[in-house]
Amino acid sequence: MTEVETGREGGVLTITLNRPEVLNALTRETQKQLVGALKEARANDVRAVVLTGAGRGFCVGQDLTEFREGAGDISDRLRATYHPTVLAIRSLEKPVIAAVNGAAAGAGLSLACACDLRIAADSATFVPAFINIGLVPDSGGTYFISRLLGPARAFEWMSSGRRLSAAEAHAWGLVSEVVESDQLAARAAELAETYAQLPTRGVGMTKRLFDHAQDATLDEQLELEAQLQSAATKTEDFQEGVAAFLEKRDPRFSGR
Ligand code: LHQ
Repeated sequence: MTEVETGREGGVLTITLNRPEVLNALTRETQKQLVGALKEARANDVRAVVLTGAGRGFCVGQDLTEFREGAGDISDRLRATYHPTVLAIRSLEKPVIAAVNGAAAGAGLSLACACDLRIAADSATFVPAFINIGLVPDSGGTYFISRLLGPARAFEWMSSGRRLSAAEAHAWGLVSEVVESDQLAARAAELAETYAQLPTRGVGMTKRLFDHAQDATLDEQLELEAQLQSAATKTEDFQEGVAAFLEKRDPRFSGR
């Protein structure tokens, strides 16, 4: 049994955090395995990724039992373990869907928010647990959540520690969809499969562009759009898309 399991179904890689007895709290080992799984996701024939948790939790952040004897140098720990995970998700040029099956707390919440899309089980909860133990949000929590919710709501929520239900998270736009718990895995697989049929390089470059747009000037953004559009026109999927349009048939994208 590993702490992070991966499974392939066609072009979809599902990564499952697998410490259900502690709601998939993250140890050093879990982080190491998660980074390994995200490396596996770089393979060209992986065209969409689902991140989820085993059991009744998604991920409740740092395993606090590792801090029984004190926290040590946390900044080094964050740089060595959490940052590579978040950066690996953002630099993957394919969609990463968080299928939030239960509690997403602390760095587990940040992890969900680092993904490109979030769908949730109706039983899922979103807990900015950091403040409840006197910490500040980390692992990109302030970065992603302020962008998803706007700075005012993000500060109010993250500084309150309040547990948000799936329905509230949906109303706030934090998750795009809420489904019954026993339907979540199937819905995540279906959504990922839909993405896996799209022009993957185009989707990946769209992800890069929207990330870049967060802090770019209009001039910078126009320039990157021009560069990536040039790259997009050199893909096989662009040729296929145009051919299918002209031949009045459905396209069959290869992801190349
Ligand atoms: C846990 C945990 C957990 C260990 C539940 N650890 N066992 C910080 C510092 C440094 C570097 C890196 O970054 C970070 C970032 C962080 O992530 S800080 C935030 C850490 N996370 C938390 O503080 C969350 C703590 N957990 C909770 O508040 C609750 O468990 C929530 C509200 C998430 C869920 O509540 P319940 O559904 O009532 O479940 P539970 O509390 O009964 O938990 C089930 C089990 O999981 C239980 O174990 P037990 O042996 O009693 O059955 C918990 O002790 C264990 N567990 N979170 N983070």
